[in-house]
Amino acid sequence: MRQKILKELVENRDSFISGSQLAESLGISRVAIWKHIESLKKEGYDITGVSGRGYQLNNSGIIIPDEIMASLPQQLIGKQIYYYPRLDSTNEALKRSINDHPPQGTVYVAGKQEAGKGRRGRKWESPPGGLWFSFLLHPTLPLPQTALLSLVFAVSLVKSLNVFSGSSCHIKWPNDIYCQGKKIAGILLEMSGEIDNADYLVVGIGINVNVRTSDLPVAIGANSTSLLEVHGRKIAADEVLITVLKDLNSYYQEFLKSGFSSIRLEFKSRCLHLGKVVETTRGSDIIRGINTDIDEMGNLIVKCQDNLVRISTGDVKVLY
Ligand code: BT5
Repeated sequence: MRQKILKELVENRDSFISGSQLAESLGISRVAIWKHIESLKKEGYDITGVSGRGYQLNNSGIIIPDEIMASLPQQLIGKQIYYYPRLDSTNEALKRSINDHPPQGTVYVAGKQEAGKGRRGRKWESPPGGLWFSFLLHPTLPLPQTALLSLVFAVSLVKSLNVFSGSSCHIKWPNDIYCQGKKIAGILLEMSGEIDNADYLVVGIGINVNVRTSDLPVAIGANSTSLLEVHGRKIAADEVLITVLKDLNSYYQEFLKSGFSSIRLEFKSRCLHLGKVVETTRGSDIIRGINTDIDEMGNLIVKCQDNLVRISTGDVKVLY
């Protein structure tokens, strides 16, 4: 019944719909409608109730799965989409569902995350206004190829975000997206399975769409931006999601068909620090030098004096 009420609210999202109208069209009492509305609010839906006028769903940022799926016919990523107004983490929620065998390409989207995860145990701030989602894949690729997907999806994401940011986004190896010197989006890949046959791969993507960086903790907000702040106005989150899912799907298919070569060239052309002096670590060593290349295996190549150092995991700081 809650889903039916939600559907009515979505269809009437530009206006109020009265409790008696809802009661009549759904064949239940006004009190029952009120109770369902209260539990929708507890789930996290932002619903305004005004006596004499009825109920209105605050639509800012809400994702309607049927509308998104209708824009992505026959596409693997986005085949099935679920929206939750509030979750701990879309990666965690999708992983918890694995035993129910969701189809490959299933997407979980959250209005906000209460325990959003970054890489290496870091936290990802996920207030309302952002696009926080994860999708499920079952790639049958050797592990080094599966690992390259983190770079493939970074290329895809930067291309999508440039549609909305006036081409001002770049990649910071391996898969952070920066815009005008500040972080706007991040990617987290989690897999389980055997070396040559991932049981599953969950890809989590966080994009600051209509996030105000003043709503983030100060130290993070100072180094972050959002499409809202780059553009100076709100951007429709559903349009961003459709664009992003289309690109993710086509880069994934291109990678499966033709490998990393052409995507690598695009990575290099969209990379923030190629030719610049960077600092990174290998074990306990600090590596500082010019980033001369990103190789066929996705490694960051740093020239330190006369040595070329290959970095396969970690973070990179751009010095100058
Ligand atoms: C990432 O980690 O950038 C991966 C972020 C992936 C988030 C998505 S949201 C949907 C899905 N569900 C999840 O639970 N996670 C994924 P990393 O490179 O480790 O960056 C984390 C660092 O970015 C933090 O330590 C902060 O410094 C910074 N940070 C945290 N929240 C941020 C935000 N909203 N915007 C910009 N920077 C942020």
